[in-house]
Amino acid sequence: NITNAPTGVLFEDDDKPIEGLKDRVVDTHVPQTCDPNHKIRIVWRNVAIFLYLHIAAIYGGYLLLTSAKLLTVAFAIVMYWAGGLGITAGAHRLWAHKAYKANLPLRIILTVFNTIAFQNHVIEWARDHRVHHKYTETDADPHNLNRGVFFAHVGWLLCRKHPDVISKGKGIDMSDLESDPVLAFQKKYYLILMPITCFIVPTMIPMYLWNETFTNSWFVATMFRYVFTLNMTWLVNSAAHKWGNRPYDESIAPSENLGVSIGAMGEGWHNYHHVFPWDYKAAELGNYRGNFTTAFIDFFSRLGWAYDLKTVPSAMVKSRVERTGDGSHEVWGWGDKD
Ligand code: ST9
Ligand code: ZN
Ligand code: ZN
Repeated sequence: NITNAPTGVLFEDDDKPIEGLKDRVVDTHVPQTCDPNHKIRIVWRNVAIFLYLHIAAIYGGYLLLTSAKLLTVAFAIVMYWAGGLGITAGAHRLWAHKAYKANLPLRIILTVFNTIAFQNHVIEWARDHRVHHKYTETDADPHNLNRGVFFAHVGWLLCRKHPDVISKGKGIDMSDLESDPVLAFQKKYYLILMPITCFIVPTMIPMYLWNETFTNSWFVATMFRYVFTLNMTWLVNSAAHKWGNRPYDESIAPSENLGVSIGAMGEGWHNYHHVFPWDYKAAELGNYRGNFTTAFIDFFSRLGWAYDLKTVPSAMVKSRVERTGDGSHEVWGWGDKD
């Protein structure tokens, strides 16, 4: 039963029952299947690059514990926070979901942060992510969990995309992001800006500011920090689509996962997020349970740099919990306190 019908919502206006989904099989948490005849075409260049990155990151982890200066370790953590926020507060909540608005200075900061994370330029990232929400767990989902946890985690970056991703992606409106001059600039100069912000500057800072060795700079502040941030992000697609409670909709795979939330700066409350993707908190509760990103957005909202923060009325959450949740909402006390 392979269909190309949407399986998820994108924006607030889309929150209507999806036709044909009311008979979803509740037990499997996997409403759609994947095309068994699809031929995988591996991109060996990417396999080689990711293999190098991961071996280098493991060595970086060893150096982090044995020989890097404390300042270098602290710097690597700060770069993980910056790159992470460029993904969570930037590419994800601001740009892919339009969950709040940001003034020009904040959009510039988030674009710099986003480029540090090197997860493709924002317009490409957001297009893949919008297709992921609209066609979750179908062949049009770039990291379709039905193709396995490894595929959802990293495998999707190691092979050509399923044709449905590209054909369905063409139907996604990206004009809002394409008309943003900051994002257009990032896209146009990405192949110059990305190596500078993700690799060159983070390697030079420890060497020139506190005399760190090149080896420690490259493997700890750059390789380890980059690969760690990547894996924390990918866990949202793999672990948080597989393991955890489903208090808001038990018929979908995305789950509430505390461990992923901590590593991914608040992005592991993924059952809530797929049900209400326009909420700027990406979770029911505020600065609670590892949601560093929400604290960041709230801080800029107090400055007036972030505004029009969207949330979901608690009555709407409650009625959804009662209608489609798995019963864990009460057990865990979600919604009781802030
Ligand atoms: C990375 C991204 O890691 C990670 C994203 C994770 C998302 C997580 C979301 C979870 C929620 C948020 C949580 C955040 C938590 C953060 C925590 C932080 C602490 N629609 O791509 P091509 C077109 S990236 C429409 O080459 P192939 C495309 O425009 C890592 N069209 O496809 C092009 O057309 P044209 C670093 C689409 O050949 C044509 O198709 N980056 C779409 O199949 C071909 O495009 C890398 O490693 C679409 N959706 O290759 C790069 N998609 O020619 C990896 C494509 O006309 N990527 N098109 O312009 C690649 O090498 C390739 O994309 C490929 C596929 C091999 C994977
Ligand atoms: Zn998801
Ligand atoms: Zn999302």
